[in-house]
Amino acid sequence: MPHRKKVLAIVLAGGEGKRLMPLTEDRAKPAVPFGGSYRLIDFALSNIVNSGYLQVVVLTQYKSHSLDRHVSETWRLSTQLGNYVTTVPAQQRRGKDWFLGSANAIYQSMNLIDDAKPDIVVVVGADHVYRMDFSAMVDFHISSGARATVAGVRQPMEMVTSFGVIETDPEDVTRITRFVEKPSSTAPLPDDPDAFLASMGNYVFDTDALVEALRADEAREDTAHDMGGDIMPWFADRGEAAVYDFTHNDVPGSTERDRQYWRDVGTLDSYYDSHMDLIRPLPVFNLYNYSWPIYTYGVQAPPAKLVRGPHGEGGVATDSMLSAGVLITGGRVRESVLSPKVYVENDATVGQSVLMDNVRIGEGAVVERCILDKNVVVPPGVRVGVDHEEDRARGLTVTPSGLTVAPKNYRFGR
Ligand code: ADQ
Repeated sequence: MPHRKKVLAIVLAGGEGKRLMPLTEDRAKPAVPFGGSYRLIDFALSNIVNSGYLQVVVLTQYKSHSLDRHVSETWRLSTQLGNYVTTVPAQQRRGKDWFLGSANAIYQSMNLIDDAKPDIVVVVGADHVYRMDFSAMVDFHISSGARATVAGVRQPMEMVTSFGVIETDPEDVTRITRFVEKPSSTAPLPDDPDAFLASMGNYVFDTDALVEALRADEAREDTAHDMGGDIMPWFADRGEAAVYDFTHNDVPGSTERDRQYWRDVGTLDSYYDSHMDLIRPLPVFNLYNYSWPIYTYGVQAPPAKLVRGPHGEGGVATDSMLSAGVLITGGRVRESVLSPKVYVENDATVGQSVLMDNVRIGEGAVVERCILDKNVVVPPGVRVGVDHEEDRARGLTVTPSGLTVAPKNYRFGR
């Protein structure tokens, strides 16, 4: 029998996303476009709403303008029925400091918890691509008797410095004995010497427990006010924390392959790789599962159109995703993701690339393994992603795996 507790969902959406530069030059990481027509935050919000939680607070801070606009234009629930998705900027509500860490962001917004009076608070990050049923995690939390529950996912040992690490009681693997944020090493899992259990940055709390922990944290000197660094260790040390293993995750319509998909898109390379996951003929992450839809802003644009060039050639796209308003006239596109209103002109080729809104690829241009942010114009005949030295000389970013990234509005010299 599913629980009938009152749940408030809080989305932590203040991350800077430094490692995604230049895509985060003037937008917060959760507002970074993803998968043609989405923004990263759409995954967290869709998971929350599909889980049945319709009172949602989104905490923002860094360059939040486009994030605010996206959330308010897309995620309007009926306040008349008591439902809402509301963005709350950092607001110096408690003293002069802006938000310090993720825990302080929640602490500063404590009035929202007081107002909503939930039994349970679900706190999730906004930086990941995945489907997850948070109501199953809440059910688990209630039956475990823990005051705080964190979602855990297995990760390869070489990633240990990037995550919160969860150590559990061998007698009861749902009970957390130790939680360490981004340590230099940890013991491997008993059944896998190359893996550890990482925090997914998603938490469930009894409301009174969260309030108590946040107050205790504020009273301390030696704290970074961080959910992973300070709050979860506090619960773990008191023996009050449980872990919800992501292997239990199941959502309607998902396949064995994609119900375990969870991707941190924190770097340009991982951001790009998860796009390539989307366009595989048998996708590892399936956006076409309408039983657990990923919602986003509905762009007003005509359907994508592919037309042949003047000599009857081109106008093709294979293994690609094309958004509304895309126009491929005589160009060739393969293994790419095109956002709304991208144009690819005659004799141009685009391969293994991610092109955001309104990108223009001129006649005869070549674009290979690139991420081109909004409004980038590649003039006729220009080659991008072909010669990395040339790309660097243009001031473009070239990533460790050899992707070329052009920032929003970038203009090429001829
Ligand atoms: P990180 O992602 O490194 O690790 P953090 O930078 O705090 O931690 O970001 C967590 C979430 O909070 C993100 O969605 C971010 O946008 C948001 N955020 C950060 N500071 C914020 C602030 N002041 N106000 C509002 N939102 C803020 C975290 C956990 C690890 C866990 C990984 C999983 O700390 O334990 O393993 O996520 O990726």
